[in-house]
Amino acid sequence: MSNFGEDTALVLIDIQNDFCPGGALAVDQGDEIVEISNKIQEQFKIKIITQDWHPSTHKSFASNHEGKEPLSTIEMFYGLQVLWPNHCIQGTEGSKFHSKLITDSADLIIRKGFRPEIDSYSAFFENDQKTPTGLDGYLKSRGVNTIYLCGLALDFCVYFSAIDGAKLGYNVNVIQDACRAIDLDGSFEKSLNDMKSKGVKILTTSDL
Ligand code: VGL
Ligand code: ZN
Repeated sequence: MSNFGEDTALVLIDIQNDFCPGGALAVDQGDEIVEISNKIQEQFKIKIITQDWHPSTHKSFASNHEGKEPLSTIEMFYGLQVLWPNHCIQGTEGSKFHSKLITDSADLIIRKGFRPEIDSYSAFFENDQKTPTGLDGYLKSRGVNTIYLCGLALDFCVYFSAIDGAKLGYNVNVIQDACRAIDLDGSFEKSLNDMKSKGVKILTTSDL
């Protein structure tokens, strides 16, 4: 039974093996959102899934910078970038969606982070904040004005997608109990506060 119509999309962010326990950039309890994400999908007509999708040469990987450790930072041409362990390398097991995630009913799978020089947290723009992923065009051409976000990680890809979505004029809702955070230097609390201050609604599944 879908409560939501053609003007609303559910966007499931990066529910991939590498962000789940045992993965290369595991988010604590990341796998716990899979079941709930499947359940939420039943309420939406339009479902979109994002997939972090990096070449092995990706500049967001610490391994591609001599002497740099994962979780340190570096100045890129677009600003400060966290350096990550190698993750979601195109075609690897880690880049695949969690095996229990329902993906068959999605209208669109959008891949991001495939340009070696630019990282891409947001589902809308890469980290230079201007290279589009194409999602905005897709949503606008389908007449979508409201989005609900869930997935991994709350304080990175979900957060940046929410902020960009709000900036682009969408009504943005984050379903918090269907997200988990990395929480790097307080990023969990900071991202929640920033989303709220920019008009993003933070909900739980019981509000749907
Ligand atoms: C993500 C760090 C690097 C995410 C992706 O999906 O939140 N975080 N790449
Ligand atoms: Zn990534």
